[in-house]
Amino acid sequence: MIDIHYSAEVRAAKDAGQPIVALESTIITHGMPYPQNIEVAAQVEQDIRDAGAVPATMAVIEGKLHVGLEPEQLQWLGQAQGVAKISRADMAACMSTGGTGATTVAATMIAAHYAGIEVFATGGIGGVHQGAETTFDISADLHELGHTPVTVVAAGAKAILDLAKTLEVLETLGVPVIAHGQDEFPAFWSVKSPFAAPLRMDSADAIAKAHATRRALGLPGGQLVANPIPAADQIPAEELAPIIAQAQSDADAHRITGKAVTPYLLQRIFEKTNGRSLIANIALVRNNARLAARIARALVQQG
Ligand code: PSU
Ligand code: MN
Repeated sequence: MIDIHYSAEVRAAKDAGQPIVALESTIITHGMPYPQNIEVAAQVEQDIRDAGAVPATMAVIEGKLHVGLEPEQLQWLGQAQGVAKISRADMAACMSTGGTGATTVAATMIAAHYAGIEVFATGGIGGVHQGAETTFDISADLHELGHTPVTVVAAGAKAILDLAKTLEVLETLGVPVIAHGQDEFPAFWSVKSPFAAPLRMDSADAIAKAHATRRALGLPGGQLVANPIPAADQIPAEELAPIIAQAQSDADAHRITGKAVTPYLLQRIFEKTNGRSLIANIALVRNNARLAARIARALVQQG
């Protein structure tokens, strides 16, 4: 038995059967610069409350799995040095050795499922990196979506990835990829990518029903809800393309590999867009949090 530490708010919501939305913490520790990371983390939690659900930010602190962080823990995590980035491969080791780590999409899904939470909001999932045919850099997030029954709301996959290959792998793993309110798969900072999403749904209710139907069928694995960034906040794909290409070639030149790739690329793009990428990132995460709250509410209402 794992000794889970619930925040007071999540514990009360569980007892009352209220809708809960899981949130990851790698976006706080490795995805956004301080101090915006802390402001965004608190804001996204509030967005979920305002939409009628309860936020559960996940992290491992000194070996203990936390489902929901108290406000001061969230503040602390956003400034702490040397916090690990934990995915499926390192989660148990981090806990068993008393370590402290922020959860990626994969680790957050594991924690959410363990705690009985079925809906999770993030920015963008990890995926197949450009050049994966030589580096084999494919995020464990994709496999987790194939294994663990949590609906993940993201703004598609980050445009730093190879979106065509990411969609192919998701199909291979049997993951429903559902675009919300449009036909195209969104590209994180941009509303649209050149790729059609395999599925489209236009309401939280429909997405919740699809989730419940998979559960009734006993299917392992989750759904990816691809929710486009609000149009007013997007950075057009053609504007971003040369910046992403430059960031990728910088990463190659500096031989950045493994877990360091995604944080490095996000930081370079932040610098090269003079912070605009972060403003868009914040807008899309908040938009995903609001949709996830509606899906979680629909799931509770449907019973
Ligand atoms: N979404 C964001 N910013 C992030 C991430 C997602 O808007 O920093 C993180 C997530 O935690 C995701 C991770 O799981 O990046 C993917 O890392 P990798 O490519 O190493 O699997
Ligand atoms: Mn990787």
